[in-house]
Amino acid sequence: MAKKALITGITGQDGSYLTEHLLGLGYEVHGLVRRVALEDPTRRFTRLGGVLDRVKLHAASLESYPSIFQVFSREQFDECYHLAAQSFVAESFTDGFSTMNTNINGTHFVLAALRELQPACRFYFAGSSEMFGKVREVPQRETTPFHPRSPYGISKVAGFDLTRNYREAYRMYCASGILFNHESPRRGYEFVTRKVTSTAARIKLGLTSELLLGNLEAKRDWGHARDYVRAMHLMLQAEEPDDYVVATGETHSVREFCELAFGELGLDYREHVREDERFYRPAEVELLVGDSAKARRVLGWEPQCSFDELIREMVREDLKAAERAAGHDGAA
Ligand code: NAP
Ligand code: F7E
Repeated sequence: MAKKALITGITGQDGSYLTEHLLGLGYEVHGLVRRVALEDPTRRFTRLGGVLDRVKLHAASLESYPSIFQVFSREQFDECYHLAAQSFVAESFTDGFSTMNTNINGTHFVLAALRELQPACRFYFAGSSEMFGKVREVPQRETTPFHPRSPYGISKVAGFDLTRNYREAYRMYCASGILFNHESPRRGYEFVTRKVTSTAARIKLGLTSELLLGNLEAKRDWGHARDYVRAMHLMLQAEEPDDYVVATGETHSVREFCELAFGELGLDYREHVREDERFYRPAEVELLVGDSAKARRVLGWEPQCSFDELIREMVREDLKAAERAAGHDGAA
């Protein structure tokens, strides 16, 4: 019989790639989505594109335990991937309260409902390299102490601790992925990679001339989301639940990302990028680079997409999108 998985955050970048991956493996995929006042499926479900008619959606709010309880009362799942979160670090400085509320209580509600109704369902928590924050060692691994630098990072440490506590206290199968930054053409436009590739494409077409960024020297370990959702699935197939770092092991600065992305379009980023202090963060995470030796050894996971390929794909897709929006025929 087909395995049944529930994905919270199914409309996001990772939720969409994970849906495609699980459907490809023969899973029956369900998604938890929040109700919005003016639903426009062509916009909100764009990332689910061609697979929307193959998933079953359940309306529930991460702010409401009863709504989550109801979903688990209606259907039994083999696996639950808890991806829904306020995931933008900068926004967490603006409104730390709602970030904490969604990310901490939302995780607690899902865990508590599972414990009550389906304790055998395997649970995945979307932990983050932001938990390492002001890093205590380089590269960061599962044993590196956490020192989060934002309300978002703090909320993910709390979610990680809750997940481990349910595993230890109630013997539930609860695993956390400590995922480093992963990107794709489906990344939200406010994250730095997509902001760079989408604006560079518009500059190429003469639709704008300038890109305002914050700290160009911050360094990140950037991989492709399609590779990272494979790791999430593998984590829930292991005999014992555990926590895993998922990363490429390479780090690059925002400046390098700009150089390559603009270069892909035959442009010099120095002529277009300007630093603007509005995009600096009150406390920055300067350097992230992960050691995913454990995931590679135990799960047999490894990334397939290189940094250069990632940038090339994002630039190519954003150029196509900008051409469509501008009504070009692709000859720019
Ligand atoms: P994303 O694109 O921002 O997607 C977030 C998802 O969460 C969306 O489906 C969104 O639904 C949903 N969501 C947000 N607030 C919600 C709420 N109050 N109630 C219900 N749903 C809510 O994030 P992502 O990049 O796919 O990341 C997935 C998860 O991995 C997140 O937990 C993120 O924090 C974590 N993570 C991401 C990275 C990364 O580099 N991408 C790295 C480490 C960890 P709507 O469509 O309704 O907004
Ligand atoms: O910033 C710098 C910024 O917003 C990356 C989330 O998926 O990954 C993501 O968090 C770096 C930071 O991602 C701009 O200061 C410079 O140093 O793309 P980002 P993030 O904060 O690393 C982690 C692993 C997650 O878990 C999160 O959910 O780029 N930066 N100038 C800028 N960043 C943005 N957004 N915009 C700028 O203009």
